[in-house]
Order: sequence, then structure tokens, then C-alpha cells
Amino acid sequence: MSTATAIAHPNIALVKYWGKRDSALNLPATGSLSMTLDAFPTRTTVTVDAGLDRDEFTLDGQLVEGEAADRVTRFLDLVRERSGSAARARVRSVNTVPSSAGLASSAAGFAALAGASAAAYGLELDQRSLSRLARRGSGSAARSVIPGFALWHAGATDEESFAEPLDAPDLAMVVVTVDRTEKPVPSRDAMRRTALTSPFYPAWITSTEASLRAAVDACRDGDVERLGRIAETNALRMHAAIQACDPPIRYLTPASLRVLDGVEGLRRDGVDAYATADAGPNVVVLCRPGDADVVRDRLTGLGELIITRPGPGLRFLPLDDDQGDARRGARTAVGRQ
Ligand code: 2P0
Repeated sequence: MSTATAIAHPNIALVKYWGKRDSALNLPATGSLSMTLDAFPTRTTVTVDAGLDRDEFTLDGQLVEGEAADRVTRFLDLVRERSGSAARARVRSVNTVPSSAGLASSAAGFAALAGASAAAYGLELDQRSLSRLARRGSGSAARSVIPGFALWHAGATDEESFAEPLDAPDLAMVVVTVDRTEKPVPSRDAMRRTALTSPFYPAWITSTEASLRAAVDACRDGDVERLGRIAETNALRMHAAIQACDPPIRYLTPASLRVLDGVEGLRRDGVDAYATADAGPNVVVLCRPGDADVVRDRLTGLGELIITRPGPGLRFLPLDDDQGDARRGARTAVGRQ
């Protein structure tokens, strides 16, 4: 038996990933840019156990069955194929992201699973290979491997599609959780429906390619205002494309719009604050770190508010932090950054 534990955090995209060019390899239609948060970590321990006849997955102490468990097994199959091991594994995940509320729980989850499973099965992977592997579980997980700001290159092949660090101006993100209930349509399904039925999808793709180039330039110039405007526009364009599906999907709720109004009000008062929202009703507000308290105070009452900052990438816990010393021999330095 060998075991490994990894921790990853969610990321919030400033230029979004919404649409695939290849769903088998999980290659995105466009590149994207994100900030990995210093909040809501997911910790995952993978224990390879030849005595198991199938993988076992627990999330927050509850045994998971059905599609979510099958998705973990399909991911572990990729790792097994590379490692040459057929042994099954026990996966224990502890997730502090509000699951399925549009706060990228799958990004932190699959980044942590990629790290822990690669290490437990003895694969020696560098940061880029871990990003590629995490991408296979969930596209946005490719970015959670990276600390701080990440640029995910769309790529045309498995080798070319990975995230890497990007220098960016110092930012805070104020996460405004307006609703913790499960979203009506999972992002994977909504993404597919957008590509198949939204007449705005082609415009989404071309405008996102342009926004990504402009956002990379704004990062290079350290221009928070330009980056924020690009991020808010890109998010609202994504929601416009999603709302134009047949049948339509609408993630933003009146509570989300109240936050967007609050952000406009902040800007009217001279605070550089910009909103973004993923596939859910919760809103994340970008601002300079020095303005984060003002933003939080102004939005008080509109949701649960947490100030976040750029966080660490995928990291590994020493074995004895989680598992005692019985398997210390299996400890590995795989993928340390
Ligand atoms: C993003 N989201 O860039 C966008 C914005 C949600 C809205 O990436 O099918 O869970 O597993 O690759 O990564 C959510 O999509 O989708 C997502 P899959 P994923 O953060």
C-alpha cells in the first residue's frame, strides 16, 4: 500500500473557460486566465490498496456513489494506465468549497486528486504534467495546480494544453456567496448546451480570444482597472451566451444582480471594483488589496462575504500529517513546487 495527501484551492477565472474543442481530452475551445485563491482548500488522500476490488471515494466522510464516484474512477484509470498498476484506491477528500454553488469545487477537487493519486501511484510529474493531468479530471483544475495567477493555454493537443504561472498586479477577490444550494445545471452540461444551441457561442469564442490577449497585456502592465473591466465584460458575455441556450439556462439570480449593482455603485464612488461570476449565482469582486475592506463593507448584507488573496498551488502534505508512520516508505517528493 502507498499513500499520499495533496491540497489544492479553487481558482476564479478573470477570462473564462466555457466550451471544449475536445471533450475526450478535455481541451478547451479557448485559453483562460485565473487567480488561485488562498481560501476553501480541498485536501485529498489517496491510498493504493491491492486488496480492494473497486475504488472507494468518500467526500467529507460520506461514501460517494454514482456518477461522481465513476468520474473519480475514470480519472484514477488514467493514473493507473500511466503507472502500470491495476490496484484500486481509497480516496478521502475533505472539501471546504460550497459544493456545486459555482465556486469551482471541481477545480480544487481534481487538482488535489491529481496530485495525491500521481504521488500514491509513484508517478514523478512536474508542475506542467500535473496541470495536464488535473485538466483531464476537470478543465479548470489545470489552473488550480498553479499558485497565484495562472494562464491556461488552450493548446491543440494533450501536451499543449496546460496552465502556467503569470505575473499579474496584486489583487484581492471578495467572494460574495448569495446561495449555497446546488446549481440547476452542472457546468459540464451547460457548456455542451451552449456550444450546441447558443447562437452567441461563436461570438463568445472570438471575443474571449481577444479578451485573453488584452488581459495578458493588462497583467504585464500591472493595470488593475483594465484587467477588471476585461474580467467583468468577459463574465457577463459568458452569462449572455449561456442564457441564450435552448432551453435557456440562467445562473444569475436577483441576489447576484444586487451585488452587480453594488459593484457599479462602488465604481461610481471611485473604487476600482469589478464583478465576475462562474456557473452559479455567487459573485466575486476583484479589487486592489487596499480596497478590499471598503468593498466588503459596502456589500455587507448582500451575501456571505470573504476576502481572498492569491493562494498557493497544488501542494503535498508530509505523510505523517495524515496517515501515521506505517507507510512512510511510500512518501514521495513528486511534484513539489
Ligand atoms: C472557469 N467554469 O473558467 C469557468 C467559468 C465555470 C464558469 O471552468 O467539464 O468544471 O470539468 O472541464 O472545469 C467550470 O467548468 O468543466 C468552469 P469540465 P469545469 O472557471
